Amino acid sequence: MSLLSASLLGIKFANPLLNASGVHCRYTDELDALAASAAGSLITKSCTLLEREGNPEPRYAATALGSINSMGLPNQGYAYYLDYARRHNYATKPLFFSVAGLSLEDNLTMMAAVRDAYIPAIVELNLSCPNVPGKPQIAYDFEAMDRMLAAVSAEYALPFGVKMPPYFDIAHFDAAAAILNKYPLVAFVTCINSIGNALVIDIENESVVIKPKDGFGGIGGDYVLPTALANVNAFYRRCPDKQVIGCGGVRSGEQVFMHLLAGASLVQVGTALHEDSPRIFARLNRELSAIMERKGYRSIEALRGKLKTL
Ligand code: RRO
Repeated sequence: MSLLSASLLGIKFANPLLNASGVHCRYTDELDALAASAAGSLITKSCTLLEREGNPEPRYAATALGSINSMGLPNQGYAYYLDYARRHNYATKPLFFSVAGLSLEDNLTMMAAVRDAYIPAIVELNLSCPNVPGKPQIAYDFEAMDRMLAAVSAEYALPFGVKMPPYFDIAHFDAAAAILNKYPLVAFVTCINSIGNALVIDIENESVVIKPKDGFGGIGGDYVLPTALANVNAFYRRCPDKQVIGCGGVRSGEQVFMHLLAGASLVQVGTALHEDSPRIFARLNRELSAIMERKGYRSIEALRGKLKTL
């Protein structure tokens, strides 16, 4: 076993890194670049039944501390990503397939199609898109989340994962984890999506920086690292039969190491990938290896979830 090798759902990964869904993964040429990069796996853009243009531009802005976006689920429609998933070479690296239907029925249709394709793509069901006007996040409505997971578990009948929004209260960690734990097919939990409905202000222009929703959007990057780590660790502790994928605030090997200590099995990169290129994965792997070697760790397994408390 090599230093960086990782495992999820019994599948082996050369290293724990992949893109966060939404970044560098709308089109096949972007996915191909991730497939050719040093990332251990890759994930497609969250898809809907039909192609969507998304919200008006500008809809993403970088700041000194991260990013804000209100993309509005621009994607090519699930058939486009399913076609890509059929052609992907799974011998090179695993592929995740992100699903974000606009209704429960749409999610059932898309996940049934993935199941019936008999391909080893791993579904990450997005319960936390913050940016579709008029559509609240499923995972902030616990009854809707419970209904969704019951229906998807019954229809899909294979292990899958869920992309969660950040929670900010212990009672909400408890309630969300209790629902997830009712569903054994929910095999992994990805924490976190962007912190939704934030507002970045440009003081020179006395203006918002993105156009949709009067400037409100999801933030990522340095802003969200401690919230992401808390959510990774909260679900790692509460869901002992599931695995956790960390996402949020990763721009060097140090933050990858933190997510692993908090309990993540794999780690996604969003804002930092958007601001750089798929070449970032080689650097992150190098930096993570250097930290592990300095600390005497010979595998990721040896440090995962080993966060100490005082
Ligand atoms: O497309 C988006 O606006 C978007 C989605 Br679906 C999501 O899950 N998270 C996010 O920050 N943006």
